[in-house]
Amino acid sequence: MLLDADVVVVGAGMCGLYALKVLRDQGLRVLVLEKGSGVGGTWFWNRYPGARCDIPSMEYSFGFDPELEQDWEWTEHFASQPEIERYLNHLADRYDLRRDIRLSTGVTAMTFDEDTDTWVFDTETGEQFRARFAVMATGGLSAPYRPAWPGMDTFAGRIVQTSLWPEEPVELEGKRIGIVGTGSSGVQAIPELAKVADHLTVFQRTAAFTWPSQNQPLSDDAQAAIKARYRELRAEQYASFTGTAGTTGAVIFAVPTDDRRILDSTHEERVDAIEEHGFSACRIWSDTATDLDANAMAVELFHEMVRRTVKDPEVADSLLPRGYPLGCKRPVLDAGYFETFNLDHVSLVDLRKDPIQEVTATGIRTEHQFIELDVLVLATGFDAMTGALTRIDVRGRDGRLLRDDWVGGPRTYLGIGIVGYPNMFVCVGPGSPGVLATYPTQIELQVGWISEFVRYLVEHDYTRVEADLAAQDTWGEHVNEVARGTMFTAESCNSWYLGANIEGKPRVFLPYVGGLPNYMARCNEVAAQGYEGFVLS
Ligand code: N01
Repeated sequence: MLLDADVVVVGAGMCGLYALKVLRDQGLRVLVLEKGSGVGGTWFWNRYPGARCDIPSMEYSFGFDPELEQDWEWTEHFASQPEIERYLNHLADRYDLRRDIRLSTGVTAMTFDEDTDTWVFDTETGEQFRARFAVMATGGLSAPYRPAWPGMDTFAGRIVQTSLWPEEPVELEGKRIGIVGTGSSGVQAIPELAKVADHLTVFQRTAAFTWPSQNQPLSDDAQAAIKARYRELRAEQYASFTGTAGTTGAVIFAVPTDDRRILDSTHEERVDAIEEHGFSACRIWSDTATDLDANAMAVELFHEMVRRTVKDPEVADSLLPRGYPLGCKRPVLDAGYFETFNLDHVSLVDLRKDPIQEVTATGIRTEHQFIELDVLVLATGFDAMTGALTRIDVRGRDGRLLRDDWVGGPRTYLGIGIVGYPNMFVCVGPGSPGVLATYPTQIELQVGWISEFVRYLVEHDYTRVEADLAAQDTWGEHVNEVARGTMFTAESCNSWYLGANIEGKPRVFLPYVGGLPNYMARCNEVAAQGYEGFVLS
């Protein structure tokens, strides 16, 4: 039987690029199939104005090659999308990865051939590929969600989605722009769109907790100081809960170190906290992550900062995040977000009070008004962590379909293996830290683990590996157990971590919240026990 590769990696984002490098270094034949016309994954698709990472760039980068670390120059504390896309392209060139990457070759279906223990990949180009192993580097936030309001097809202007932003420039200068969505993408795009729009209308359903990023150019001295201790820094990252060592000046990363409880605080202490920490005053207390009353008090401090920043009291009131606890959703970092609402040509439509009814040829009609638009920007998020996998027809053993198997929520062993889907490894999947830990750091560890597993299988002549049902169930229970009692799973929390943004998606907490070191310790234990919980044949 002719194989096109030993391993097919689906996706050429950070995970796919690294998987290609390490698996090829092991002497395996690797083929990467990528939907986009360029490499970079998230950093290829999300090229909207203002797109920027919110992890310090010196940390949001790979540590496997000390020479690469020393050679690459970052220009800002938090790198912009173009800079990260350049970095990932540099990796593709530096390690000669492109010769094994097929661009514009999205995988539409995958079928496990039980007679030969191989996977067959169908692609949108009509080509078919066969390999022994599949590595799903499909990303955690890569399946865009697009709402469907009545009349959307009739809009005569341009509709652009932040997560599918075109490579050619979008005409925005002097336009009447509307943007729907105030998560990380919307909050980043809004101040930038305001700089060029004739008028910007922000359609907001849920107000965001967002903090000033305090981004700034990275001085040569600061960069040299970090480069001088890069090994130490990486060790700190690998040992950190979120894969982040905190090389930034942003107060948001200052985790409370003492036992400062907001429930025991005086009014004066809370006022002092606002004076000293501004928007981050709500983040310095030790009891807000576990106590809803403490959390509500902290939210008050955030509200106070919004009221102080936004001049129009009615607009400020609409911008106050309400109805869900602080820390239940992914924190957002911004650059002048709230201040943008003080500009005369920026207006806010509070969709809770004035919902969208329809899109027409010339704009958006809400219950109480009609807003004329030339451009409509959708910053409406993703079918997170599972969408990229369930949108592919993944057919495993006995003809089962992954989309059907996961109808009640995803089930994985260590986020990597799935019962019924032999020889398939998921990268940063549901049940792994995934979106909760810095990607390059986590990818090095997790893909490193997967590649060692593949080495073991090849060396021992195993042709089939599959997660065991009991092991998968036990892991699933553990993932749920550690999330229980945290703000992530509070009853009032409706986040994409829980799939709550997608109609019909079961409410299941998707990532593993036990921290990267605990996760890797368990993975390494499994490996040390001869890959306990996997059935090898
Ligand atoms: O998506 P989101 P995102 N009508 O789901 C609204 C990462 N990221 O792309 O909350 C009206 O957070 C929705 O409203 P609601 C990061 O992990 C990182 O912004 O559902 N509104 C919400 O306001 C982040 O968490 C970076 O009520 C609708 C928004 O759209 C993740 O990606 C930058 C609607 C979606 O927010 C996702 O962020 C960007 C509807 N029908 C992204 N449907 C950085 O590193 C949805 N919304 C900085």
